Amino acid sequence: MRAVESLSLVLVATLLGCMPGTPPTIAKAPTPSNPLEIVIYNYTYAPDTLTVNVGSTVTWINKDLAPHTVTHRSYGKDPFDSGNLMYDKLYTHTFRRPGQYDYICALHQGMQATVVVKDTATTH
Ligand SMILES: [Cu+2]
Repeated sequence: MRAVESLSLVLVATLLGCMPGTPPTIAKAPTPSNPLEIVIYNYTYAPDTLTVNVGSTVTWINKDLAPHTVTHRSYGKDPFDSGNLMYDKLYTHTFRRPGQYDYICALHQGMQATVVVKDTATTH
């Protein structure tokens, strides 16, 4: 009886451990602490679309136990890549040109988000 119980406990723990996006040590979803911060949590970027003015420095922070990256591949036009961001690590990037910057996590390519950079220099 005891052995069966502890076996099922191990089984449950194993199943939980395999589920992506449920890190056991973080109780609730963290939220960005300022308008230029993007939190990586539960295999998503929050907010998934951020609009900033040109010249803004955006900060990403990884709140997952899994490593993630912030990777924008534009083949010559302002690419950026954080490399592997471990838990609680920051990455910052300054956007010097207006445009739409789609980025992904190079490790989990289903993770996608966008930074939209507005041109404040031109008046319409
Ligand atoms: Cu990732």
